[in-house]
Amino acid sequence: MAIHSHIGVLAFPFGSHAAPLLTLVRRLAAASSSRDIIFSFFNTEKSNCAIFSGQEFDNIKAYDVWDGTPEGEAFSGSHFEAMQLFLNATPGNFEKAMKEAESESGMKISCLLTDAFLWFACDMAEARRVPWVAFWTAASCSLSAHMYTDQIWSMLRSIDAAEREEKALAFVPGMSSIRFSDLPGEILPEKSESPLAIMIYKMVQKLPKSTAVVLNSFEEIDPLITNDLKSKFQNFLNIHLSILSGDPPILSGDSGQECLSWLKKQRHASVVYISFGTVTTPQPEELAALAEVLETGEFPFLWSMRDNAKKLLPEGFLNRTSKFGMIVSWAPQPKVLENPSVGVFITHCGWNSVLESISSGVPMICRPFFGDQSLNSRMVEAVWKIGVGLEGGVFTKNGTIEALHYIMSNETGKAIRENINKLKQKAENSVKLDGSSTKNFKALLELLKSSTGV
Ligand code: U2F
Repeated sequence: MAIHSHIGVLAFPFGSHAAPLLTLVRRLAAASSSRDIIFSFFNTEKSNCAIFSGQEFDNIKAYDVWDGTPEGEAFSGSHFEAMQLFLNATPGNFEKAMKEAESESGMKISCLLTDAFLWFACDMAEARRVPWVAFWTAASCSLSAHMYTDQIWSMLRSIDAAEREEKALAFVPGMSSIRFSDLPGEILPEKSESPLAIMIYKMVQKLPKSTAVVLNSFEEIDPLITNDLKSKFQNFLNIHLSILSGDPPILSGDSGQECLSWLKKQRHASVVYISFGTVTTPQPEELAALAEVLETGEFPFLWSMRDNAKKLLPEGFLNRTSKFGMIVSWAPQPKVLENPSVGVFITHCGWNSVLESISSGVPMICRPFFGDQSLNSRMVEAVWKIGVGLEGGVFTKNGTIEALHYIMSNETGKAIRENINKLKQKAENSVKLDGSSTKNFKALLELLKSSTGV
């Protein structure tokens, strides 16, 4: 069959935004076995190298776009500065690469599938008269909170600062246990001038015009939020990628086999797995408190920690704990969490980590840092009841011991383990043949196939 759809995929190259988008695209490319769709994947060189890791996939071609660093300069700034430079370079950097892909393939782009942050894709799609499918990389709860930004602002005007701590978002369906203080900072007026907040607010205005909003989750996790968002978008498609694809996320890393072999030797549900995702490193005082608890309690632990953070650990920690602990610069996280020896996940509550923990039935200890993480953490603790937070919100010796004992104990941790296993079952059901994720995936594939770009 001749190729008749050319999908332009536009990635946001920071944090773990691009990796799940590529997982979705790989899955779609594999499912269109008649090879009637091609995907051009537009992303910065650095992010493409990390997520493709030198691999090639049928019907997917990666194109590098300019990251915004002035020519001849080597970038040495922060994560947020890199983001700002990149945003300044959009959409021109994408347009340029898209023209190249069209001329190489001889086919006009027939549909844009983009990170939802890239709101300008709505205008690009309108100008090209093609559908725009937006991929939201976080949870439905944070998407919902952003969609209610205007109402949240008007509510905030009517309450004083002290009330914010505990006041609930009762007017947002499914969020009655969420407090104003749990919301992503970008929603609040104080941060509304930040580049990230401006980008997300523009996205909120454009998303209802998209042909579909897709996210890596499953409908049954939050039926009220799901139904509400279905009423706001033309199509709202929850697709649980981590189970559906079966492929581990392809982010570069090392020590994979070594830590899986180490895990196999540990007792059932005894290991504390620790990771703070792709962006964050806690402050040295917090790392020291966590390290002390692991060391004095002799908790078996596997800690994913970037090499440059190791120097922040207490002196001699690595040697003193080498009999019962392991530190790696990158762990094959989904496989780690699936291992029966893992009893708890200490996490920053990035959405991919929360979803992977649910998919493996591993309870969480939450230490959120920024963005959607506090909201995810509150959902974990107060709504789904599948984990706990830390007293005072940061790692201290006593608070960390308390949280670990709470989860690891047969008695107190029992309800949490039962809850997460029920949620895990719902996630698995969603990817069965007649499950909601499977249906949504098929609907997305049909939508892409019906776009023609001759
Ligand atoms: C941003 O989150 P992060 O990238 O910091 O964190 P996650 O969403 O939890 O994603 C981390 C991914 O990296 C993988 C892990 C997740 O798929 O399995 N990983 C791994 O394989 N090995 C390791 O040693 C460590 C991690 C942002 F900060 C969050 O607030 C957002 O929720 C998130 C999604 O938009 O993006």
